[in-house]
Amino acid sequence: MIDVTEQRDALLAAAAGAAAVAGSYLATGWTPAFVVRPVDQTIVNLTPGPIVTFSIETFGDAGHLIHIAMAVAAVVGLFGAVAFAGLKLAARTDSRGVGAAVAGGGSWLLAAALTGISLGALGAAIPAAAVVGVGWLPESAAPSGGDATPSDGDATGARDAPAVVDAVRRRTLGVVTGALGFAAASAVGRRSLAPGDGPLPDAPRSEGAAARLREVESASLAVESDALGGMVSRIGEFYNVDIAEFDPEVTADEWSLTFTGETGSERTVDFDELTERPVEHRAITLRCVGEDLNGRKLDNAVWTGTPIRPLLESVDPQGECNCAMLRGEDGYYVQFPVDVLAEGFLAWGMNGKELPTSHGHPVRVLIPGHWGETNVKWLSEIELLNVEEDGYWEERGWEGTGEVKTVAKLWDEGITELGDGRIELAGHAYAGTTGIERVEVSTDGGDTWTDAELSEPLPDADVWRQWRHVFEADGEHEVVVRATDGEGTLQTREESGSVPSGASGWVRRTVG
Ligand SMILES: Nc1nc2c(c(=O)[nH]1)N[C@H]1C(S)=C(S)[C@@H](COP(=O)(O)O)O[C@H]1N2
Ligand SMILES: [Mo]
Repeated sequence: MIDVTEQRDALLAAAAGAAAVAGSYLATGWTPAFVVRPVDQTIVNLTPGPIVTFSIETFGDAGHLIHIAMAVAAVVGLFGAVAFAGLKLAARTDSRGVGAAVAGGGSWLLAAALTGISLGALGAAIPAAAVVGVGWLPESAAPSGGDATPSDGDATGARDAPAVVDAVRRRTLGVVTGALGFAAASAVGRRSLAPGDGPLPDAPRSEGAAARLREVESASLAVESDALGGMVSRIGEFYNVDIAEFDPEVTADEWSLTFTGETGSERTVDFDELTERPVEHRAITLRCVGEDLNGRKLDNAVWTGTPIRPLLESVDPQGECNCAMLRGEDGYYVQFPVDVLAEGFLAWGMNGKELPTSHGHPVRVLIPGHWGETNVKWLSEIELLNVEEDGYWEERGWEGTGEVKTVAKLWDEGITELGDGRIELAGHAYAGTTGIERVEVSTDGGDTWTDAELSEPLPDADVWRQWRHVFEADGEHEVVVRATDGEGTLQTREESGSVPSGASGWVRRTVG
């Protein structure tokens, strides 16, 4: 019977470990009080910079999943070991209560050791105690015992071995299924509790944002493919780049922004104070320095917020480098010049809605014309520095705080056969604050060029434009696209990869 009991205990312990981790997540969300966070952080910190860069280039967003999976597995193992000890002690003392107490108390201690003593630690302790308490069965319940019953309250009397084995198996399966169901429900349920996605704070603002959204959307070019998207990227389709695999959950009530460091006077601004400031609705395009030349990390939205300059001036920045470090609640940080920051925008709305969790709820920075990494989400601190320091990505070999490079994209969805021998080519072009003046298309590998049709220009300072070109296709064509920015500078032809300061060259594809 021993090996059967061992297997049963191992299974129950693993289920208790999973339930403890899920319970912790349910209680805390992806906050520093979640038991996986410190372990995940350790894994991230122990990973050498070149490997981080390599994994981002190779696996993209999947790289995150690899270390989070490692961290979750390790922590499930730790709580599982505690539950296993609980099951063993229950057997030794023949007491369900002792087992549950050891599993619960031990899990609480483990959670407190990982994340500090808090109520959240109970989130791990209670499910662990429950799984051990309900799942454990006395030795006498084993078939060899014969005279005992597999669960309390069952009818007494001798039962034949197969029936008992069956009952034990059912009980175990029930507990394990219950624990895993709890784990899955916690993960899904907690996500849907995350802040964000609500309406903007007050009605006139929502109307202003909605009007602006319509204006920007109506500048879109009519193109054949619905999948390509127009001037405004939909919230669920707007790209995401995050250093952490789960978004910090910060409510508007909890949020504040503090100006620290080399200031004439430190200042903390809360959400109400921020949103009472003058409101603007700006179309701003974001592009990640890490994307490929024809990559998909380029999107545009209409953001609701307020300019940073007056706030910045009110704290009287004094540092010698004239530079600032911005920090987010997820531990992200990026440094760039104060003059660049002064042009920035603090946004709490996106496409007429509250800023979603994944884009920095409740407040993010938007820096016109600079790479995506300067646009700090879940912003909590602006520190004025005396000496320049590297930001998160700069420490990892990137140079992505500067101005964006000009690019014209040609994605798969932008290539449409019109059915009459013609092919429509369409895409987006972006050049930061100078804007896009011209997009040219070649269908003969770059020998001859034709001007593409462009979307209506917008007054916004940092927004992409759409382009469209239809041609008679006879066989295969080598299509090349290139943009010219608002100062008349042609997109550079020189090819480079994204590391360290953004991909360059002209997008070139075989069509037809
Ligand atoms: N706090 C925080 N801000 C952040 C990041 C992050 O990981 N954490 N990623 C940066 C990067 S590299 C980019 S490209 C943009 C992406 O913004 P999005 O996810 O809203 O598209 O956010 C930037 N701001
Ligand atoms: Mo980025």
